Amino acid sequence: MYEWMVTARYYEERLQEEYLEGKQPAFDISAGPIPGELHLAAGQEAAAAGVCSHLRDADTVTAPHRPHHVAIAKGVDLKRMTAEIFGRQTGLSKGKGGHMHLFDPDVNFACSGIIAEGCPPAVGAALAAKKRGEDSVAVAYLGEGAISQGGFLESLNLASVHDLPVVFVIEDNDWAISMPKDRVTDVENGAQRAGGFDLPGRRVDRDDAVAVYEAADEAVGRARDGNGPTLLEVQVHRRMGHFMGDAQGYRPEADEEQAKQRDSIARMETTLENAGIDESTIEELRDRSHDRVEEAIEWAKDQPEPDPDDAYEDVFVDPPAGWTPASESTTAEQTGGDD
Ligand SMILES: Cc1ncc(C[n+]2csc(CCOP(=O)(O)OP(=O)(O)O)c2C)c(N)n1
Ligand SMILES: [Mg+2]
Repeated sequence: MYEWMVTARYYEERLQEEYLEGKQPAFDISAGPIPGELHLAAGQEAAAAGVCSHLRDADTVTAPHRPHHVAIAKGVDLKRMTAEIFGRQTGLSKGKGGHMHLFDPDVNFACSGIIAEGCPPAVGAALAAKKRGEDSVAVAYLGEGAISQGGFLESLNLASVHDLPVVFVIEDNDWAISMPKDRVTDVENGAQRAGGFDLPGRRVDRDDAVAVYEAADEAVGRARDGNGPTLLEVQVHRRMGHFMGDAQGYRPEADEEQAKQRDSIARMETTLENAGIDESTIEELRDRSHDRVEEAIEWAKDQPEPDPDDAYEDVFVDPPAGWTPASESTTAEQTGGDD
């Protein structure tokens, strides 16, 4: 878990540097090697590592617009993910998706810039697993700012009524862009949403990877054993702005300072030291993570840019063999076929 967390943190520190290249002095969002928005998840690593430790490649994970820590913990190919973020041809989606639309079918990972969008597909994956008699599970990550979205609430209902193997994980970082959570909902915490749908809801109120691991052990185990869904909420901390370039004028300085002090990585290091892991082993894990990140970034920057003509490819699904547009086809009755 520590290795994933350190990889995610260092990865984002490096992306931050790469992202800023060429964007100054007036912040030009389209300039530099990483054009477009970039939402960093530094301070949220425990929520990814603690849950994804329990998952296999066959399990599905959906994440929102702040996805890197979760993608890393789910085992998404770091080189192709980085190439995607840099908009290169060999990226996971040929450079067309960017950092908010990473998709890796090898480990069943997807994310989206649309808030709570990942909940219905996770429920679909869980329904598919149940119908096929497989013991795989699905996990949908969302921010606390998404807990009133219809897609999330309808997903809770369907998951509960069909007893589906899905775990919803709310990452509560206190903010939805500039909106503090207590201005948009009256519930004390997001896990309370579970009550209205008759499924277990649990909150881990500190961003401690071990505490998350224990809560997720129960939730994922419950799903895998065919005992239905769980809603988990984890308190995390947004160490940075909502996205790169966010001046955070709305945020009290003390809040930002507190977020930096409550560092799940420092906490994990103390946990490891208390468990008798020596400093050199911790350093080794850290070095290995850094090397992996540098290698991925170097590889990605060497990859070719997509051909502009490729923009028209993969936009529509190729129709199945034998399919003809409705306007040209005769009816099923005339052909005797079943369409
Ligand atoms: C359906 C939808 N509405 C609005 C937005 C614009 N938007 C992007 S991020 C965001 C806030 C999300 O807050 P939260 O869910 O707490 O996630 P966090 O950014 O804190 O990780 C909003 C409203 C969106 N992407 N999708
Ligand atoms: Mg939030």
